[in-house]
Amino acid sequence: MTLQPAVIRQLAEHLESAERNARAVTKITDAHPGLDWDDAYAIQDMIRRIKLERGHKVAGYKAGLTSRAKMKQMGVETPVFGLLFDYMSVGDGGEIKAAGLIHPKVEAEIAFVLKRPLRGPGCHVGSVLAATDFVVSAVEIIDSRYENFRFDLPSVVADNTSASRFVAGGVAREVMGLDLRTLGIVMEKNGEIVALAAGAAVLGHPAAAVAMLANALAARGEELPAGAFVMSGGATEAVAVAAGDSIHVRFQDLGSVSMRFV
Ligand code: OOG
Ligand code: MG
Repeated sequence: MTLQPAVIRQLAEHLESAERNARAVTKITDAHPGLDWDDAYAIQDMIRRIKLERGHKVAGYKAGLTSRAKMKQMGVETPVFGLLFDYMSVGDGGEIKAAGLIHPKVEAEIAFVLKRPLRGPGCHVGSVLAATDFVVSAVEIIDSRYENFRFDLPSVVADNTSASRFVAGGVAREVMGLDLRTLGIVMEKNGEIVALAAGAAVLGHPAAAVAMLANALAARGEELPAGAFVMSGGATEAVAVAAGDSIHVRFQDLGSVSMRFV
């Protein structure tokens, strides 16, 4: 930790208000070059506190930068973790107002819903599969609060890993009997294929991202509770969207997810 509590609070308010006003800001490491990993998660925790004070609820957890495609696109090498809040949830087939966002991008993700809590350290693919109630297809809409969608790891962690909206698909499947590694994903924008992946693009197995998240939370004394909705991270690179765009993502065995930007 390098920052004083008052600075943590001020940076959290700064990023949270950038989100609410859909206004891009310079990345916070420009003014605070020494800002470290612990500072970044402390700012993210403070954003959670601000949202809860505002009456919002935590609706889920997310892992990000878990695929090669995403790491390469953003120029970073380490997965990150963040929170989903109630107001971020959009129904399948729903409309998303682009004017309320800065520069949104969509990502195809496999989401897990847990039947039992997962507490690290030591969680692995096997423990995640054993604790999973079902998996669903999902799309995350990320919207970095930083200018030009450019950031370094501490900045993006502090910005709650660009979390903005998410859509979960309607077909819930038990994991037993599914091979999440070979599960194909086809993303279409306005009827054209824009990205393709298989589940293994995410750390070799999407459950590995959930294990990593549980182990990272344990380092801060937290766990993934029973019933938690957990997004495992974009399997493909993220695709920019604007008002007028329709997104439709087909997931092998898990149905499809769609949304329109208006
Ligand atoms: C950070 C969030 C990445 C994912 O699924 O990889 C993420 C970003 O790229 O803005 O959510
Ligand atoms: Mg994501």
